[in-house]
Amino acid sequence: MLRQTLAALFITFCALVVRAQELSPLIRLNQIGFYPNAAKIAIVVGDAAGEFQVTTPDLKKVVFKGTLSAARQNAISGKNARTADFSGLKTAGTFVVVVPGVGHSYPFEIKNDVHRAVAIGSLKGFYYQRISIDLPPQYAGAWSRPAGHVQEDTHVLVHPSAVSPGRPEGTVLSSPRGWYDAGDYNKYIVNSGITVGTLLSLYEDFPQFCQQFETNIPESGNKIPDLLDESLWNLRWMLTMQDPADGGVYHKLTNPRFDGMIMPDKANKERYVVQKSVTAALDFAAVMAQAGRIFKPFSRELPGLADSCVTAAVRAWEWARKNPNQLYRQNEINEKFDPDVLSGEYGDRDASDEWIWAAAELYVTTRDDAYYKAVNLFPDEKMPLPSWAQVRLLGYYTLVRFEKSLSPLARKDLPKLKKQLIGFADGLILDVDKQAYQTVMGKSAQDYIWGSSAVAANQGVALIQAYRLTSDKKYLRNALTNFDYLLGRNATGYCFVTGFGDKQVMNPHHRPSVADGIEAPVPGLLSGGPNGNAPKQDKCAGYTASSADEMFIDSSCSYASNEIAINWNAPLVYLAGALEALQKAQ
Ligand code: G3I
Ligand code: 9MR
Repeated sequence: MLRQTLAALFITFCALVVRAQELSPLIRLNQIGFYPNAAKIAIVVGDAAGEFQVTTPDLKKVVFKGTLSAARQNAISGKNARTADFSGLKTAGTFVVVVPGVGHSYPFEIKNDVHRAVAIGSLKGFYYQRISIDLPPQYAGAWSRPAGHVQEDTHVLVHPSAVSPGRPEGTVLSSPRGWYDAGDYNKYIVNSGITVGTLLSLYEDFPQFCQQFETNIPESGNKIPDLLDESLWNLRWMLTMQDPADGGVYHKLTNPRFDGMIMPDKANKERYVVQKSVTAALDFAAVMAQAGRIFKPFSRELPGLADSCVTAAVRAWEWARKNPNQLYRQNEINEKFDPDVLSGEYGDRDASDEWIWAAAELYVTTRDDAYYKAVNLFPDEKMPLPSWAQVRLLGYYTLVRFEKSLSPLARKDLPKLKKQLIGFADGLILDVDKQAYQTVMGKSAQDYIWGSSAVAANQGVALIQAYRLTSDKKYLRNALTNFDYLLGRNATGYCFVTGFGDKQVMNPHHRPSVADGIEAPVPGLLSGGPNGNAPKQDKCAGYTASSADEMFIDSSCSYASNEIAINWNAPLVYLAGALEALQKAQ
């Protein structure tokens, strides 16, 4: 009897040891790593309790021991999770978290500059989206490909919705360059606006970091930081979208219908510029005004560019003043004109935030109080998280960024504005310690919309802004929780940046990644992430999740949960860059 019991115990013990040596999908953490002095957390889903260890990847050497926290229930899925906090481990190296009876985590690194590769990779992601230029192996590696839309974008038709006296229907325009918006091959001014604005803000907030932020692009080595060179690729396209006759800006340049899953150089359908819109004009005005002040010091390398940007911004603003009601309504356009346009709408119904952003940027660049007075910059006390349809805070970030050089008119509003931005950040970090995943992202199921990864990234950017205003490290710590979320500490277990992490997104809805015949997707691109409504929106088969935070499939048909987009990548670049720049403070 005793022998049998001992044998049974021995078998159980062995089983436990073996299980402990297996990779467990239940342990979720940032799959890239941690700064030596920063917080380090893994989440253990399920009912395991008690001790955990951090060991070398061969599991032989224990370098840290701790106890799992009490269970916390995930408010969205109802699942229990515990926290393994190993912030006390500050030694550089590669390690895994081991939870007896559960298994071990993916390996991660502890070191300085641990997120530099993600920062570089996510900015490089924009290079892969470039239009009108070959991507040779020297810069694009395995994802080298011929230029797309070389002919198409130099022979663009004016859609009947966009005709003007000087540009009647059928007029042919040249509007090359820019980045593909997302998994599709169209170019949309509204989405370009927030994207470039966010990238340029990283430069304005962390200029020194951006000097050494090199991505191995054709322009690397010139006197302009790569972040600015990359942004210029899209800015130059944006400039061509302005009608020189009246300053209006076409809403988008697009094929009437989305292409199939083909490579860019094989996508040869006719393209159109479609109706001018007030949202396009104002986003354009904002970003051109910002570019105007940023490129001013580069007048030797880029003669005339800064002034052209400011002139373009002012003209777009003036067009918007004359056409404040010209919103982009695709259904109405399709009722009136042919061919019907069925690509992305970016159809915002409220331009009040675009007015705020444009006014703030034009005011800061030109120092002309008239812009500050032209719109109600503070219509209410709301602090809405930035997205393509909501750019109010981009204007506010700019006002506080330039606080010291503002005119008295604006300076009087600044104390209140700063308080509100800090209040917004305080709301974001409230109760994060009660969350199952200990992240700012996901306190509410509302966070899991189409492009939820950008919700996480933009929350992170807002917290970086609060840190810059207060120097209070709690904002920085919380910004990092969302970066950890994007890199694996989330309810899906995926690292959402292609080419990074161990549980990788392999099948994004991204035409080049699907069509290039290479198994690995184009790297450095941020997957949209879980979206509670995705099954209804893309009707892709394969969703099995029952909660919004898990509603994600790594399938290329899932454009509502697994597309990539430039306006999602930009706050990722910002967050990764800012965290790297501020790593010593963490
Ligand atoms: O914001 C509301 C939210 O308040 C509400 O609770 C929720 C409930 O459904 O909906 C939210 O709105 C959603 C919105 O995305 C959130 O940003 C809409 O339902 C959803 O339809 C909308 O999706 C947009 C999608 O195009 C479809 O139009 C995405 O924002 C937008 O990023 C995406 O952009 C596409 C372009 O059109 C084409 N190129 C690819 C790009 C990325 O997928
Ligand atoms: O590829 C398109 C993607 O970029 C958009 O975000 C998405 C929603 O507008 O639409 C995708 O295109 C799909 C189209 O809407 C319906 N037919 C299938 C297309 C994907 O192959």
